[in-house]
Amino acid sequence: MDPEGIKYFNQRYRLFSRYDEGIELDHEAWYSVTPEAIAKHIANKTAELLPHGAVILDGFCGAGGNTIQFALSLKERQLSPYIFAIDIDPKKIEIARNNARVYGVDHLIEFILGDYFVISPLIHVDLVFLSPPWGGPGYINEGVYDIQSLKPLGGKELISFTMKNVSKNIVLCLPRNINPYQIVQLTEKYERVEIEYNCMNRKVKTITCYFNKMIEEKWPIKEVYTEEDILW
Ligand code: MGP
Ligand code: SAH
Repeated sequence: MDPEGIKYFNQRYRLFSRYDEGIELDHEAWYSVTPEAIAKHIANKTAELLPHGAVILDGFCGAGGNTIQFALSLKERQLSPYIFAIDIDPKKIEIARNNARVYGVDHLIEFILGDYFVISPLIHVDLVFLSPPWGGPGYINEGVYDIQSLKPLGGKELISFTMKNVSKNIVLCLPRNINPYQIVQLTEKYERVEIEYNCMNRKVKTITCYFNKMIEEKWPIKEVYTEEDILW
C-alpha cells in the first residue's frame, strides 16, 4: 500500500466504526468517504428539520458514508423516510449497498446507478445532500480551494442546477480550504446559508453548508458579514 493509502487505512474505524464487519471501499472511496462521526452529526442535525415521510436524495453517494447515517438517524426517530442514493459509478453502488447492509439499513434506501444531473429532477425531495468529487486528494495543494474545481460541474453550476430543478433545501460538503465568501456567493437574494466547520481531534476535516430550510434556527442572526470580514 502506498503511504497515502496507509494514511486512509489507519483511519478506517473513523470512516466506518463497523469496518471489520464487511465494509467495502474502492480507491476513490477511501479518500472521499465522510467520517462516520461527521456523517452522523449532519444526519442528526437535519433529521430535526424534516417532516414524517421525508424524501432525501444523496446525489453523489459514493461508499454510502452519508446515506447510511441518514437512514439510521431517520429510522431512530421513526420518521419513515424515503431515501434515494445516486452514483454514476456501478462499483460505488455495489459497495454502498453492501455497506448499508452491514449497518442493517439497505432495505430503507433506493440505490440508483446514474448521473445526478439526469436523475435528480425526476424526484420530488425535501432535502438534497451533495458531496461531489473535489478533484482527488490533491485538493489541499490548491492553497485556497476554488469552488469551481468541484467535479463534474463547478459549485455555481451545481447549486444553481439543484435550486432550479431539485430543491433549495441543500446540504453541501466542501473542502476545508475553501474561501467561505465563495459559498455565500452561491445564494440568491433572500436565500441563506449556514457554514459549519467539522472538526475531529481538534482539526478541521470538512466544511458543511446548510441552505435555506436546512439552517438550524436556534442561533439568532446577530450580524451581517461583508466580504472583507470573512476573507482570509
Ligand atoms: P483529506 O484531506 O484527504 O484527509 O480528506 P485527511 O485525513 O484530513 O488528510 P491530512 O493529511 O490533512 O491529515 C478529509 C476528508 O475530506 C475525507 O475524510 C473526506 O470526508 C473528505 N473528502 C476528501 N476528498 C478528496 C473528497 C472528495 O473528493 N469528495 C468528497 N465528497 N469528500 C472528500
Ligand atoms: N459522501 C460519500 C462520498 C462521495 S464521493 C461517502 O461518504 O461515501 C463522490 C462520488 O460522486 C463518487 O463516488 C463518484 O463516483 C460520484 N459521482 C461523480 N460524478 C457523478 C455524477 N454526475 N452523478 C452521480 N455521482 C457522481
